[in-house]
Amino acid sequence: MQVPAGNLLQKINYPSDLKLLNETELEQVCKELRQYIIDVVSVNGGHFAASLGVVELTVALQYVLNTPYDQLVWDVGHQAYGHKILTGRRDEFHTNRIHGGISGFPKRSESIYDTFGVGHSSTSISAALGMAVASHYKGETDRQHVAVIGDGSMTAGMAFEALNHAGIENSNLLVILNDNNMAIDPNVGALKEYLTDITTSKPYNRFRDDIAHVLAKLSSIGPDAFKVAQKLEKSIKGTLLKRSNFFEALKFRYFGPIDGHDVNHLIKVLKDLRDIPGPKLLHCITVKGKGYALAEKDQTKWHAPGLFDKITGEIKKTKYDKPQPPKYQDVFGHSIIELAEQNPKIMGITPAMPSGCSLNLMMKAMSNRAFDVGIAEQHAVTFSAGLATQGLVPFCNIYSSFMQRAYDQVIHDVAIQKLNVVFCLDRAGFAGADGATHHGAYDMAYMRCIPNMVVSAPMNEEELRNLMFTAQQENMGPFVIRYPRGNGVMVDWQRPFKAIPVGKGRKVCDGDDVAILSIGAIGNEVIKATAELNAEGYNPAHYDLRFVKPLDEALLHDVFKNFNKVITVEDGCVEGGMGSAVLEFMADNGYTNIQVKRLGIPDKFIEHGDQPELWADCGFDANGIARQVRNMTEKRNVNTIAS
Ligand SMILES: Cc1ncc(C[n+]2csc(CCOP(=O)(O)OP(=O)(O)O)c2C)c(N)n1
Repeated sequence: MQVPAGNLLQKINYPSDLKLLNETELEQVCKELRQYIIDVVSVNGGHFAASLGVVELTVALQYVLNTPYDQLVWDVGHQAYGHKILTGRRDEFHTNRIHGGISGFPKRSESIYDTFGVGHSSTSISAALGMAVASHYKGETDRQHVAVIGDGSMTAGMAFEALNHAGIENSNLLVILNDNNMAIDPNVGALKEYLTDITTSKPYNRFRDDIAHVLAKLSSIGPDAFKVAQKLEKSIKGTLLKRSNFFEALKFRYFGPIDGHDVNHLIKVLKDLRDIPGPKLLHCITVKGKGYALAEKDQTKWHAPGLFDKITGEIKKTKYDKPQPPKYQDVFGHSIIELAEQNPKIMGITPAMPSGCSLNLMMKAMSNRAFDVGIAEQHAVTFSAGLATQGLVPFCNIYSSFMQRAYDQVIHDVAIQKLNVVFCLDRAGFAGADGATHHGAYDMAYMRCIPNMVVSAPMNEEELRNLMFTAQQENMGPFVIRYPRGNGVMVDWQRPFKAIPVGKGRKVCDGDDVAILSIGAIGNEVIKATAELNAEGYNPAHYDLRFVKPLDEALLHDVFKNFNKVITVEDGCVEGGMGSAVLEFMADNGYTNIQVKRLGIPDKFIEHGDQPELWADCGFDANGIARQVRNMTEKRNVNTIAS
């Protein structure tokens, strides 16, 4: 739904229009930009609180920088709605994250103002440094390169790796640390405490605002004056800050902390920093959700609240008269507590997604046994490996697409040592509106090729519980359980735990035209397709493999001995996934003359949309599966189908 923009915002199509305004008008621009984000996100959904928190920063950056020549890189990109609106996408913003609409994250193919595609965190400093070094190499010494990174994203190893490198490159790089003390949940770790220390250092803060200004002035006089000022600056910072400055130790020039909501002051500081050479870090203090009281108060809830009434703040939830199946993440969250009550060895680990994966329930119930380790997937895996060496059973819950970060740790630290780490991969399959960066498309392919690994996917809530129960038994070794975003299919899901034999699939229904092999929750689309097909006179059999590694060889022999038409269905990439595993089994066992069709995510990046829209686009929703069966088999008289 299109909503009107305020009087000034209406006139800003590009940053060049913003630059025509007087500095005195910028507070009004911020007000209108904030209101526009509230108006559109309340009726369209999407990330909310993070963009509200950087409104002033966004306006100030576009006012001072010469984008797109100057390179502005947003970390994660969930806070870049203001950036999108000011850079040519105001009138398309109502299509944000909707199937066929603009992306919820910066994307190079969408705009020249989007300098780097994002979605996963902590890449901005590396990317901006790469750009800065390229500019230096090309002699473009006037070009600015700015990375805007949140304090949450600063906790990741990649951010530290980039700072470490940037400190010794004499390139034109400004890192803006957007410090709101939050990730999605409250930020964690020692760095957060360090940042709070600096922010509250009174003697230093009295002095801090003038540093950038004096340095900028002296650098314009000449290199000697600048060097003297630098020395002075160092000794003052050293005396006034309680500890030595972390960023300065990495050879960054540190400025701030400054108020990230004072647009005019931000402009003054950014102009000064433009004139100071070398790597610089500006520490901005902002409030996540700024300007929308409820979001300021409950920042986690308003990170991405869904649709809401912007006046009352009521978050719109579909109302049902009957109880509904739970979200898979909540089945995980409750079941791990139940299991941990029975098994004292169980621990829970999440890299910065406690409310996203529902480990927050265990963190509350058993605070000494559940850890949010920050946005640190690699560390989460190796930390889990360390716990496992001591006989504990860590459940390391990581979204499927974020697990891509920790691949070497999975192989080197867990699988080779055959450690009993349970990887719960939430958001496996299509993630929905977050799009290509977030789809959990590859885990079956990248996990099933690792020796010692068990790779499983439950078709419903009960199976998820049983797989969790199975995985925590003695000497199971590394064990993957992948499950999707969203709700399951069972209202009555809290059933007693039962062990599932590893590598054992199951027959869901008999048939004789064609065998459909599925894995995971997408099997429920097969059930719908089968019901539709039976009514039309087709009779497919359906098997749920449950494990893509080890495969249920007995089940597959049975299938290939009885069927010469097979369809595989997976909510994962077709290349290298479950269907590929089945083809390998056929080749290895000499099954020929069998027609196999693999349905799943094709070999291209799929954009955003609702899960059912994307399944349909890729031909593996119930309709697509039914269509495939019709193409491959002959319709028979309904009455001839055995009941
Ligand atoms: C590698 C990776 N892990 C997890 C996430 C999920 N995630 C999205 S935003 C976010 C919090 C980011 O915090 P911060 O950088 O401080 O930004 P803020 O939302 O506070 O503005 C997280 C954990 C992600 N995008 N990428």
